Amino acid sequence: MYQQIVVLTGAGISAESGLRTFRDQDGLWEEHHIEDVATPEGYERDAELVERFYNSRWQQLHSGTVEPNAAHLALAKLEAEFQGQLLVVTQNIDDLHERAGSRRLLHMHGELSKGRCPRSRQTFILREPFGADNCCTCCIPAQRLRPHVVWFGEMPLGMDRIHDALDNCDLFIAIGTSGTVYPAAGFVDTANHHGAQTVEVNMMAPDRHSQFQYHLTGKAGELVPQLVE
Ligand code: BJW
Repeated sequence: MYQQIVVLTGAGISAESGLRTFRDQDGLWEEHHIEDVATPEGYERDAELVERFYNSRWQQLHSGTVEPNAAHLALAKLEAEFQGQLLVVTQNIDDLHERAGSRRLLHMHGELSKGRCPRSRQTFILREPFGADNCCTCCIPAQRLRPHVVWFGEMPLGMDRIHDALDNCDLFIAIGTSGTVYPAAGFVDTANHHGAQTVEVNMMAPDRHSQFQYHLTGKAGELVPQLVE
């Protein structure tokens, strides 16, 4: 019955895989100042501090202890079996959707496993954590790679493709995101505006300002497999 589905995921979908969210209790922002580690100005002030922040997350993701959970796997299965078009737009920089098997996937806030040349914007897969040794091969002199992530004040990636998909979707599902960061927080309005059904899956019950038509309150790893069945 649905032809086009857009799924927006946030840190909450990876929480059951052992990755910390940002704004929950014990979230990353309890230990780190946003302006120090998630802004271009913070990176300019102290690149090593920002690299340490991303390196500790890189190490965890590559430690062999982090796996996609039932929610990631259910979305990949849905993509494989769904007759229409499904696009997963993730705000997460981990690669758990890819590991689960999702293929039509867009990382709007970048990817932890990549570094980017600040001059040419070309990206490179990082086989080791960040440091002075990670330089580009596209420029002379070679440039030190910066994390391929989108910080506050920077333009998220793939916005044309995302808006195209939102304008044409008949179902929009947001999973494990607090809806505090724009432009992702505004996607539900766009989907509603175009007549899509809108569903939220979150551990927390919605507040009274929620723009979603339907809410499923509980863990993504339990609810998403049920939802896609
Ligand atoms: C579970 C669960 C379980 C837990 N199961 N659920 C004033 C007004 C409006 C906007 C602005 C403003 N001033 C500035 C802005 C713009 C700014 C912004 O939005 N600021 C707000 C804070 C106000 N945005 C930007 O600057 C963005 N760029 C931009 O807007 O460019 C201009 C533009 C405009 C229009 C079109 C196009 C462009 C860039 C934002 C960059 C965000 N970067 C970060 C860090 C980098 C990546 C990284 O280090 O990983 O991205 S911040 C951080 O927040 C990260 C995340 O992707 C992002 C969203 O967080 P998320 O995923 O929602 O996580 P949490 O922790 O907030 O929530 C987790 C949720 O899961 C909770 O709800 C839990 O309940 C739930 N949960 N366990 C189900 N098991």
